[in-house]
Amino acid sequence: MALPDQDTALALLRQMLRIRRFEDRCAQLYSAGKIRGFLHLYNGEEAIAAGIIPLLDAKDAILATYREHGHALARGVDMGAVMAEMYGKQEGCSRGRGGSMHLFDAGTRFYGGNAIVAGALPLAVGLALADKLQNRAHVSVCFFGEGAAAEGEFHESLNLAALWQLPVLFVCENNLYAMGTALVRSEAETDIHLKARSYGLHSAAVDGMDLLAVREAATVAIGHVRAGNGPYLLECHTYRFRAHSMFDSQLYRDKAEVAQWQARDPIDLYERELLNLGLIEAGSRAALEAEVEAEVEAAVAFAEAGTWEPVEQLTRDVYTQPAA
Ligand SMILES: Cc1ncc(C[n+]2csc(CCOP(=O)(O)OP(=O)(O)O)c2C)c(N)n1
Repeated sequence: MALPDQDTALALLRQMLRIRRFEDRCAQLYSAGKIRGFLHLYNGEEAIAAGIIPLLDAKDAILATYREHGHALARGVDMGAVMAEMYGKQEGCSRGRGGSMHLFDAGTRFYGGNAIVAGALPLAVGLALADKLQNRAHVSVCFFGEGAAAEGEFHESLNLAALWQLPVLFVCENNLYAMGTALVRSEAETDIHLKARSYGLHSAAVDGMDLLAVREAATVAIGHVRAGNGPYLLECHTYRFRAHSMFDSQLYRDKAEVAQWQARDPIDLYERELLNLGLIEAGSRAALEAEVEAEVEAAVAFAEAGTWEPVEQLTRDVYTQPAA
């Protein structure tokens, strides 16, 4: 595949840095009690959202799991609205009612944020069915962890998508652990993309730490789906550098393993690649980091200044109004 031009190359680096800094800041805010509830961070996996989402059209749909901040930001959901959602403020992209796990933005066709493991897969199939029935050449892209392969929804969704030849791209972010359960302890076939083939899907696996490799594999996958060739599953091999969520002492994996993966940090790898290609200079990353820092702090200030939902509004959107 052709390398991205210099502007695109820099934009992709910037996108990964935005996701990383935003989430590191969320971890601090969580410890300070500003963010409550659950918080699942994407550190280490940034090359997947940043590698795939910019390749999509505005009319394509995106669905993700509870580890979805990076997908929302890469899709262009406003960072202030995402941070306000973390805070539970009305200015949040889900009016503060969803929190970290339920980011939603119909304007960018970002349909969640889903707390249920594999819960987004049938939704992606439904959106794709609607597109197919209405002759729209859109693609629905669904991001999920490898833990989803243990759920019935995964198998039912892949089967129907293949049976009805629906325009869905399934992206499995295989980070090897479903909370504390290692993939090798729960699945006899650990190559998720091979499982997809048994349902009649085209599929491939890629190094999810390598942004350019992800971008190349996603270009093929999206092209396949958009051309009307049916669904596709792309498995991205990756690793989460942080714990599953903020409540996890990580007793199930040793520090040496984490360090080994951290040595292949997707941001560092990509920066090195761009330096070798002469697409950026030594100071480029630091300049981008300064811009990103300012954007994140503006998002925090926006969230801090936001409004709490008044108590009398708490059942709004939960119950319909009684008929007059
Ligand atoms: C249907 C369902 N079962 C169990 C849970 C509890 N749970 C939350 S996260 C998780 C692990 C999922 O791992 P994976 O799909 O690999 O995603 P990752 O967290 O690694 O990104 C589990 C079992 C849930 N949220 N939904």
